Amino acid sequence: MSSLEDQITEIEDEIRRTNYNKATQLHIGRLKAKLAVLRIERETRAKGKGGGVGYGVRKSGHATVGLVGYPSVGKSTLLNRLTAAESETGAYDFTTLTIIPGMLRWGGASIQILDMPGLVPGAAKGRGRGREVLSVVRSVDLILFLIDPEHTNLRALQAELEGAGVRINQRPPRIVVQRTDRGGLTVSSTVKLSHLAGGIAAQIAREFGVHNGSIVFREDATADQLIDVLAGNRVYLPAIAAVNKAELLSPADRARLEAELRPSVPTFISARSRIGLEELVEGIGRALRFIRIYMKPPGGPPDREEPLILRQGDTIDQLLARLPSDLGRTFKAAQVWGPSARFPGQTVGREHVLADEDVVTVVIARGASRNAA
Ligand SMILES: Nc1nc2c(ncn2[C@@H]2O[C@H](COP(=O)(O)OP(=O)(O)O)[C@@H](O)[C@H]2O)c(=O)[nH]1
Ligand SMILES: [Mg+2]
Repeated sequence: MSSLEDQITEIEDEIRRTNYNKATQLHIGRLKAKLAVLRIERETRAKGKGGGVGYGVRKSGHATVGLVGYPSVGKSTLLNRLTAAESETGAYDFTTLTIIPGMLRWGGASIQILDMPGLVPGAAKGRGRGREVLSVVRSVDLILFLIDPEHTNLRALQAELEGAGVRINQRPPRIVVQRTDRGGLTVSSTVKLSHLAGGIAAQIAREFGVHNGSIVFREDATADQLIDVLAGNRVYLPAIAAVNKAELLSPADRARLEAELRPSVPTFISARSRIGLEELVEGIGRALRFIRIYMKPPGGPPDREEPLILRQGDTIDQLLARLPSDLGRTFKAAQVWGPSARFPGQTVGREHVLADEDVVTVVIARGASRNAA
């Protein structure tokens, strides 16, 4: 019986060697499912051995950005430039053995930036403290890929993250899996399936021990997407990229790099020479999709000096979570002026989705002892 790691490598090799076409769809789908199950087993064993201990990072600020790149691309230098943190830098690999946090201000928001050890090929298998780094990456709100002009393999970096269950700039698949104890497995779809027709979906589900229940497809999903849903434990994160050490690049070098990194559109920066940093920070703020909410006391003017910072898609509920807790408890309704309001002063409930530059008044239940903020 070969070791778990050997089995994983064997299947990875076989997937690489096999061309994908109609005739091999089923075979590849099952291999990928087997691989995902083995990787879950590997994670479980690593956790049992206490892997990841010491890499807990306390999140603070409105959002957390993880600096991800190979060793020596300039992550620590960049953290020192963007924040008041002091991360050790050096012209050799593995200088950062711990996670160093720094705080960056953006408009009214504070953004935590994490400098972490460089990812090396094989990180998902545990090389170079890879597993610990990857577990921290899973907890961030945005990934900033930092790329060295000499080693631009963004795809290999992304593959390491993929192997650890991180999905970059993707949304969760529109597939609903329900497990039951008996009754067999039904597969249905609202669209035509081009990758998983003819029983392939059921065979993949079987690899995960799902023999009863239902799978409903609301999009023409791939085997990878179905496997993601069956495996669970995937995180879907936005990412942006920056090329560091750009002061060394000729215009021709830049053009070549831009073509190589497409479809990513990187910001060219020099951490050491402080070039392009403002543009990078703007890009980070945009990617985090912050929105500014101005609170207005009943009858008074809105406070435009200190907006509350939320993220796009956040509701009144998330706003209340930022306010003193008695406001949340005695909440009756909110009034909204601004982009998300159908008319000025619209009365809304907890589910109302806010927009950038909304003005909000919280109305509390009558008889409650506190005036609304
Ligand atoms: N030419 C150049 N070198 C840089 C730049 N930023 C960092 N470096 C150098 O690259 C080396 C590695 O930097 P470091 O921040 O320790 O990289 P890390 O391993 O990714 O944290 C150091 O010698 C830095 O001075 C830059 O913008 N241009
Ligand atoms: Mg470093």
